[in-house]
Amino acid sequence: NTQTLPQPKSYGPLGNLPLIDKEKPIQSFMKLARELGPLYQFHFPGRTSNFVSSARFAAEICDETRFDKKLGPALQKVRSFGGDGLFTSGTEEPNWKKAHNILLPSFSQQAMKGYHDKMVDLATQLIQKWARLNPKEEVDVPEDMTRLTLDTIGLCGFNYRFNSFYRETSHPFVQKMVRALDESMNQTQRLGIQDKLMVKSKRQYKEDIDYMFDLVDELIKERKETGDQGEDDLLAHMLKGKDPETGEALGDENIRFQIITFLIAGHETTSGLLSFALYYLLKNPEKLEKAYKEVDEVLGEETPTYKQVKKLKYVRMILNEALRLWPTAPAFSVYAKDNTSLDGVDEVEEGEAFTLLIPELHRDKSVWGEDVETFKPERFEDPSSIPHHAYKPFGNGQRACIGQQFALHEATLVLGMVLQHFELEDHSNYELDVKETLTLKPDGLTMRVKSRKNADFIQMPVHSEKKAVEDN
Ligand code: FDE
Repeated sequence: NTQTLPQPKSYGPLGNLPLIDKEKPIQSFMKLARELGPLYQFHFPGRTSNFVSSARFAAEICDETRFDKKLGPALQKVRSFGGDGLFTSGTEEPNWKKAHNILLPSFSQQAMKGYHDKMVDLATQLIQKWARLNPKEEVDVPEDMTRLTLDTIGLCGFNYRFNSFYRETSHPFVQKMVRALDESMNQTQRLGIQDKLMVKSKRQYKEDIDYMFDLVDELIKERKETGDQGEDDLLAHMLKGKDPETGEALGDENIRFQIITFLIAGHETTSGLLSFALYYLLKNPEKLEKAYKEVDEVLGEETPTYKQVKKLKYVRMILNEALRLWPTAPAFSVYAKDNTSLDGVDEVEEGEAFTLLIPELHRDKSVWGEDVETFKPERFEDPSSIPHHAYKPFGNGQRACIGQQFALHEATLVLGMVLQHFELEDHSNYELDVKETLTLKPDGLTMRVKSRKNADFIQMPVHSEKKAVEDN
């Protein structure tokens, strides 16, 4: 049974916890996987999970007939503001299926065409900001990518402009959200008595959550008051949509939770993805050259259309490869629905938990070869050559990321436009330091940019009817 699996050194009532760097838990679990193998058991104070990091075991725990998404302690905490939104609800909760059904069409390829011009609007703001920098000024990559992705989900989702590019520091919503996420993580690492003593953090936590609720409730209220103006965004879909299975619509409280969920899920992960992609391009000049070539051929000097973005195949491969090395949502957990077994493990009891360590899965040498640490977008040339359970940056099955197409369209467009306009310089000879919150980011990554061409051709987004027709 699973108790016979490899386990790290134990420290009495703390179990294996002292082995984990609180600032970098995922990287600590990755290190343990290298010592203990692709399936090992880990004891937290009061609970146990089994860590999976090979394609062979991933295939087993991704079998949805035997395993289902588990809300681990971190997601349980995030429930204080994500409620029964898609990310933080159990599959058996009625609102999960209902919202899943209502929102699927909002993330279809067809829906992406509707978001494209709004995505271009914000990508243009980023390009214009960078184009106006003085030669020696540096770009804080994760910061600007977070501005971009928050504003994009705000505009496409709720027709709300955070206007992050017009602010010196991040929008208060982001500050509060980041602090609340951080406090959620910290709470899971404190022991009961320690946690009770954190009166001040708890008060701050409540204030932060109330701020998020107020902002979002206001958005919902305003939309309801102005009535249907033909908006075609997530909020409109949530207010109007009915679940085809039950005929029911979403309640106001659930809509609030969904909005908060999309704001969180839709921007932290995508900004990390873009930041890692730029990091790898800075460090791999031949790949960067290849990307420039594609961008010049496909986009020329025009503002990208929906169709052109679809043609940026190599840019898309760069993003896939960045997500292989550093999947920005780095782990998810499942539990056994009944007693079962795994290849080589006879007894798995009902309810037992498994956590998939995605960055280690993506370094399984039996699948990816010996050069797993090498950045090689060419691995994704032929998607059918990638074994199904060896690559899970967007999770698994029915609980996989509903925003996948959205994130990839946005990231491809933005990376394409950045390459269209700028030369990139690794002026500080940056050394990778992966920061962990709920997601991963290259901490402190900065670069310098230089316009590739005459800055005059940076146009405002084109919304002409001709373009709309071309795209359909
Ligand atoms: C989801 C998700 C996932 C799964 C998790 C678990 O299982 O727990 C993952 C892995 C992910 N996701 C990832 C990602 C990455 C990126 C870049 C992203 N993602 C992005 C995005 C955007 C948006 C909007 C989103 N995203 C969203 C979302 C949601 C809502 C979810 C939940 C679903 C269900 O139903 O459950 C997710 N996402 Fe993501």
